[in-house]
Amino acid sequence: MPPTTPYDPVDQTGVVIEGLDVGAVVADIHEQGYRVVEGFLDSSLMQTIERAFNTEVMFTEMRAIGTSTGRTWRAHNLLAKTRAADPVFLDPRLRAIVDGVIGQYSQINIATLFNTLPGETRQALHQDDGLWPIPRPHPSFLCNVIIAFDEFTRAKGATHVVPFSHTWTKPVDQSVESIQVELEPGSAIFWEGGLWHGGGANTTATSERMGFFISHLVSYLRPSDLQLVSVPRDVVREMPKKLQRLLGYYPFGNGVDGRDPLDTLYDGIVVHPDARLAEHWRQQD
Ligand SMILES: O=C(O)CCC(=O)C(=O)O
Ligand SMILES: [Fe+2]
Repeated sequence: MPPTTPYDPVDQTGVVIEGLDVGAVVADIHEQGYRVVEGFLDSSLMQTIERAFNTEVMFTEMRAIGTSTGRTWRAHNLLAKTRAADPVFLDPRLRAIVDGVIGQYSQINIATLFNTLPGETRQALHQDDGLWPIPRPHPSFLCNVIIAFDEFTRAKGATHVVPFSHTWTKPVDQSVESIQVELEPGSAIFWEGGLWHGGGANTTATSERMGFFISHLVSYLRPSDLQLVSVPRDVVREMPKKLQRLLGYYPFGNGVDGRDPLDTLYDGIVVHPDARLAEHWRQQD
């Protein structure tokens, strides 16, 4: 057995949080590459978040970026735009699942609303961790989730997944067999970054398929959506410490002039060199 490092996935065997057997969820994600958690968001939090998405984010921000069809609308960079979803990022069940899949030092890679509109075609099967040119097989470094805000039916384009494909080292043929994972509003599908998957076609005439997508990446890789740049520092300053860490304010290497990057939010970047020198990175939460 190789020695363990602080970056290894956390063993969540037997861990139950708020009635959810996190150990079993994590084991399924490691084994089959994905796992549905039913009733992940309760309806009152979902309503609060939906209201905020509709007022603060969606009407001004939803647009077709990142797709060629123009029939999937997305609102990116949610952490800069609303505080309503903060409880989701800090949810102890979500945190424990991510810790179990990619380790306790993770950062938010992407936080986006996906609205798949009628007429959208099927997305190509892909691996979300393909953005990082790391040879396979490799340890899990990306853990993603979509929380359904509308019903995810096959007709509306429920996500296609190829079970167990997260450990495959060769690209799949696009005609490989996949299953569509249907979700009730409030339910979530978690997957490991190597899983071959893709959004389905929305063949309905009028039904939208709104999902809340959160991607987590190990803290030592460069995220797809640069949270450190994307969320203004005065917004970050008001956040709970754990969320600040999750935006990438992690101690690493030389930190910022020997200091914890978090302290620079309050002290400024260039200060007297003795200011709040980080004692030891490992003691950081
Ligand atoms: O919308 C979906 O179901 C999946 C979308 C997706 O996988 C992506 O955009 O990377
Ligand atoms: Fe994807």
